[in-house]
Amino acid sequence: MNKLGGDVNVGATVKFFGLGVNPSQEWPFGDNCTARNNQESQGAPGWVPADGQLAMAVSSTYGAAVWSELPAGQNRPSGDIKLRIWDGNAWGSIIDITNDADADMAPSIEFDGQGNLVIVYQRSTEALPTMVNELDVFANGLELHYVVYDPINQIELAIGQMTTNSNNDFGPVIKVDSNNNLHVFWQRAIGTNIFGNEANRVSIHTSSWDSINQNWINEETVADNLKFTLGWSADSFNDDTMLVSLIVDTDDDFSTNQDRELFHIDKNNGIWDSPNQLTNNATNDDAPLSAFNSNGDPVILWRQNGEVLQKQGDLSDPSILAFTSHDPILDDGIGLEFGDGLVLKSNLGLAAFWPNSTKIELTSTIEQNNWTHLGQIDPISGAQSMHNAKLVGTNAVVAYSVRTFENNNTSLSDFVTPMIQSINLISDEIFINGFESN
Ligand SMILES: [Ca+2]
Ligand SMILES: [Ca+2]
Ligand SMILES: [Ca+2]
Ligand SMILES: [Ca+2]
Repeated sequence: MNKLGGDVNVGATVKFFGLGVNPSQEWPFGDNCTARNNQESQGAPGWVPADGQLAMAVSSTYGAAVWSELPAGQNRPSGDIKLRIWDGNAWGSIIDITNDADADMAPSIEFDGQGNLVIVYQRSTEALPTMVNELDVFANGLELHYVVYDPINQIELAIGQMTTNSNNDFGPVIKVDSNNNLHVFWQRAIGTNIFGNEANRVSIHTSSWDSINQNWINEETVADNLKFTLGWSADSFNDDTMLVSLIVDTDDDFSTNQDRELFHIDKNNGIWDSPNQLTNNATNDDAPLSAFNSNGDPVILWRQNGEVLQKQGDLSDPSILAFTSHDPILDDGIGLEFGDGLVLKSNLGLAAFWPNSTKIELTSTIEQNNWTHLGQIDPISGAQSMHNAKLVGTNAVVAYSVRTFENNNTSLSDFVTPMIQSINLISDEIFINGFESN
């Protein structure tokens, strides 16, 4: 990431500003937050710009895609939030969630317990920065906002603002707990010091969704006083039991990676513990995925030297190897993209989905105690990104997107296409049922 003109190659999973797996962006607010206006230039099916920020949600019958894009005639880092709903058969028309000259970006989306869509995004009403020295004021103007949308009747039910302060609130991620309640996690920084340093610490926060009264309640600080944080992954089992796994570059030198270490922050019995360090070695630790199994035991999967390690249950137990690349001849191990995956919990076991260049990989403990590579989702040639998954019976309804090759496979298209597929997890090989969109 080029931060304030300094060239910092982070090389770790960073969710800040929704930048996703590869944070080596040229502009901390713009490049992946907003893109050129794609609807004008592409038309359908180019309805999501390739460098827009896409998030997706699925339920047993509905799906949704929400993204940011640069409005026509405006300059970065301006942005607007767009929504499109999948009714099980077809995508509906594009809905404007925002439509103004202020910067709206980094949306996250989920279905709540009432079946409504909840979208959280970051918005700054400060003047759009055109100079580096204007970035901090703009960043400190970022607040989290939310919208509630009824996908059946196609109406906006509520709109509101979640944070009000003079710091940078960014990177919201909504997680669904085992009671079908929503919790959002996000980070707060001073200006553009998004990783945190000695003088400018960062913090992680969470808030829970009241689906009846349609507002956010019980804002809590997960951890504060953090520094050198490269990224984190959160999950919630219920209101009282949550987990954040965190990667810290302990020497604050992003050009070295062996000193990157895994920490976890637990909420047990309603109380957040302080961060606990889980690794301390001379090996690169990164790309953590936080989850809970169906018993409510915490699960962390993370990458170490191209392999995925696991901690489950008592996180102070020694880590064990979960799985390696299923095809080590063709690749050099599991890549950094692992951190853009997710772990789906069920009474059947755990299933991990993650993007691997042109495929979505699926490895699971379904019907077995050991992680087994179940297969790949690879319906269309092109780069694929993982966005969400829900268990419906013994099927995983998976939301991902595809950026196809074009020009005789010499380049990737300027837009991505959201996809929703239902995959039977109890099968010798991945079997794709209906519910497919393209
Ligand atoms: Ca806007
Ligand atoms: Ca703020
Ligand atoms: Ca380092
Ligand atoms: Ca390490």
